[in-house]
Amino acid sequence: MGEKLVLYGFERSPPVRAVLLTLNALNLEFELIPVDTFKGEQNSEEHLKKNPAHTIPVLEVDGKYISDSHAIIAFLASKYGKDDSLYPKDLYQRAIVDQRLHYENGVIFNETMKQRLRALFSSEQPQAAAEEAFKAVRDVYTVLETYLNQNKYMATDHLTIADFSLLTTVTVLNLVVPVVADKWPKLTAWLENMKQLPYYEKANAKGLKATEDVIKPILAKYKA
Ligand SMILES: N[C@@H](CCC(=O)N[C@@H](CS)C(=O)NCC(=O)O)C(=O)O
Repeated sequence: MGEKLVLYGFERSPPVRAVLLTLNALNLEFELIPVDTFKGEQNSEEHLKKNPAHTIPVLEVDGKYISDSHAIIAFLASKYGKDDSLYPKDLYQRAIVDQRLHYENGVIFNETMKQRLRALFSSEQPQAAAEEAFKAVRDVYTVLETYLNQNKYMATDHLTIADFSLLTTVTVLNLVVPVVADKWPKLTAWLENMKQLPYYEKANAKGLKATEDVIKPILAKYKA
């Protein structure tokens, strides 16, 4: 491989976990340098030089920096994949993978998690706000169920980086509104399938557990 890969971030961040899943899938060696957003470390002068948008993850490749998990995982799969299965070269298939990544970024991470769910966790909100947020989560599940009616995986009939990106945030949503087989059978099966990945525990479950410990007591204040 040659290049030295350094990942800045921490495992509680879903976008960081999307990069961890991709690095593991590609069997790449890397160094993880902790940047803890709960301590505000993303705003340090040092981190802002790497990413002025003050977010994690950031990937360093031989002294050059890439930010945004979607850009990072597309780069990793394109550069280090033994074939193009994780990020297809076929332009139609690639467009579908890209669309799923944009959906994860725009609708799931920014709208559903950051705007709706985070409000519930930062201060106690009226039950109506919680219900709106839970409805938004169910809407996401319905969209994903439809994708999975078309293909076994999120973008195509095999694993791609779209599955990694979606897995990290859907497993957080699953803590809030459990994915149940009678309503979303394909999504339930996909989650089970993803949990069988040999690197699932270290690349997703570990960081997810820390989130679960924090949000479960808060969620108990709202009626599901
Ligand atoms: N679209 C970005 C989102 C990254 C992001 O917002 N990460 C959060 C942690 S989960 C963060 O760094 N927040 C700190 C901040 O915005 O100042 C990606 O996929 O990398």
